[in-house]
Amino acid sequence: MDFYFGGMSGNSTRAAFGLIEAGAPLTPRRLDTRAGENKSAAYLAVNPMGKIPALVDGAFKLWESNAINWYAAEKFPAARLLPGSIEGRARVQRWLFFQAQHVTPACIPVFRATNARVQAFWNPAPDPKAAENGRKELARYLPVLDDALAGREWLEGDFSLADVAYAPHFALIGEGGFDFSPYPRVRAWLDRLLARPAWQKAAEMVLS
Ligand SMILES: N[C@@H](CCC(=O)N[C@@H](CS)C(=O)NCC(=O)O)C(=O)O
Repeated sequence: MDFYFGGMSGNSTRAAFGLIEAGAPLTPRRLDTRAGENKSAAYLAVNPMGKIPALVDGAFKLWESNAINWYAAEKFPAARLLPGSIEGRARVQRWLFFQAQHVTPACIPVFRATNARVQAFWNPAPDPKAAENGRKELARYLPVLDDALAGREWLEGDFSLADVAYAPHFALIGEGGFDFSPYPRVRAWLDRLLARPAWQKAAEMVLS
C-alpha cells in the first residue's frame, strides 16, 4: 500500500498511527508540501483536494485520515481496531466525527501559536485571537473526553480507532505546553497513546 504523507502533519500522523496499528504493509511516500508536491497533477489524481494523507491500495485510492484508518481496520481485522457490535462501531464513529468536526479545529490554532516545530515547518501567520478561541472550545470538549475515560483506559473500553484519532493533535498542543492538568484522565490517556510502539513509529515517520 502506498501511503502519501507530508512532514509535520497531524492528519498524516493519525493515518500512519492507524495503519501501523493495523499491521498494514506500507510503502511510505513522503511529499514535500512546502515545495507544492501535494498539488502536482500526479498527486491530484490521488487526492483532488491536494491534501495529505492519502492511501493507494492497488486500484483503490482513499483520502481522509479516519477513512484510511477505517479501511485498514476492516482489512486487517486481527488488529481489533473496531468493536464487534454495531453499537460499538457507531460509538467509535461518534468519536471520529467529534475529533474531526470539533476537537481538531480547536487544536489547530493552539498548536500553530505554541508549537515551535509546527511554526518552523509551516510558518503560520500569528493569530492570537484564533488561539484564544481554540482554547475556549477545548475547555468545552476536554471535560467530555475526561468523563468518557472514567474507569477505563481507552474511549470504548478496548483500544480502537477512536483513541488513534485524538493522539496527533493532542500531542502537538501538549508539545506546545498546553495544560492538560484539569483533565487528568485525558493526560494519562495521552501518555498511554504516546507510549504505543505504533505511535512512536508514526511520529518518527511524519513528525521528525
Ligand atoms: N480531514 C483531513 C485533513 C487533511 C489536511 O488538512 N491535511 C493538511 C496537512 S495536516 C494539508 O494537506 N494541508 C495542505 C493543504 O491543505 O494544501 C484528514 O483528516 O485527512
